[in-house]
Amino acid sequence: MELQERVDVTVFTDVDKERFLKKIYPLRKPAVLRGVPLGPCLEKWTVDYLSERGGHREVKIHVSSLPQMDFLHKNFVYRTLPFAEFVQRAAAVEHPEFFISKHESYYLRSLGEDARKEPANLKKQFPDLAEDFHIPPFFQSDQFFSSVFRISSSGLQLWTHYDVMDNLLAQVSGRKRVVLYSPQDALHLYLSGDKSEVLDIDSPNLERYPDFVKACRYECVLEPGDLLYIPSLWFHNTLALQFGVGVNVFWRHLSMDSYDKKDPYGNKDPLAASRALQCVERALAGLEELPEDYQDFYARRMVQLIQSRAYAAQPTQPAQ
Ligand SMILES: O=C(O)CCC(=O)C(=O)O
Repeated sequence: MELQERVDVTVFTDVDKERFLKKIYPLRKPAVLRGVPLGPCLEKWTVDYLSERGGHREVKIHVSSLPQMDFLHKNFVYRTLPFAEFVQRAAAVEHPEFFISKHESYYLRSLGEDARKEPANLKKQFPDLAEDFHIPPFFQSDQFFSSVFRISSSGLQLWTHYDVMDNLLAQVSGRKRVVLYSPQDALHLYLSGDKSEVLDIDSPNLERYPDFVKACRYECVLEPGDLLYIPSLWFHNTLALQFGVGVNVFWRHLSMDSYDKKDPYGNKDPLAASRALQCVERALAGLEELPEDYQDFYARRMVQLIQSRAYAAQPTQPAQ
């Protein structure tokens, strides 16, 4: 059986703004940045401190019966808890009070004030905690899009997906495994919108997803204090090896007007891309008036046109 190619994500130490911008950012490949100052959160953010300082504001959380969250069969529900209670529950293994079962798993992806309109911003939603977390000054302030709390029960696994913003994922406490796939492996990931249908990336169903082995697996384990640079469009799948607290910062790589203004999550395709996808949908609907063999033939011509006009010349080589 064909084996999936595996690459360790490169770890960089002594990274400052200049080194990041000159040597790491332009490669557009994931990179672990170790030892970048993140502020007092590294010492301070214990469960008790977070509960005390984060307060009782209500947070919307994912609650899942199994730690592997499954968006295809929707084995999770959205519930609301006061932040302090959520943190206590997420850090525990067994729950005297629960929504689904006493071993349920929890995950917070914090939201903006009006979740449908506004991106998350730690400074606005958690001002007392935000002062402990120093956003690495690697990009211009007008490129800033959002800062998002990512708090997970031990074992929680988030499905493989991509975002359209550049991302620095800071691991503040707990260890987290992250597996990434290049945007150039999109055809091997069996996409449903921005997510991969291959949920079990460690023992995939190859009868159903035979091309998954062709995707190169980039992997790293984040330790507390590590930052992971995830360039936009890179697919990522996270597995909390312990209860963990993280913050991710999204910022714009393209000009402001390239993005959908109604996108509080940072995962709506750039405007030009979503227009192009709509055109393809319309083109395919147009082909439907022809017999099947003609549809097949003209679909193949479209593929050839797309490949010759829009594919990058060289596939991405693993980061070194
Ligand atoms: O580790 C997590 O909680 C997921 C992080 C993530 O998906 C992101 O930073 O975009």
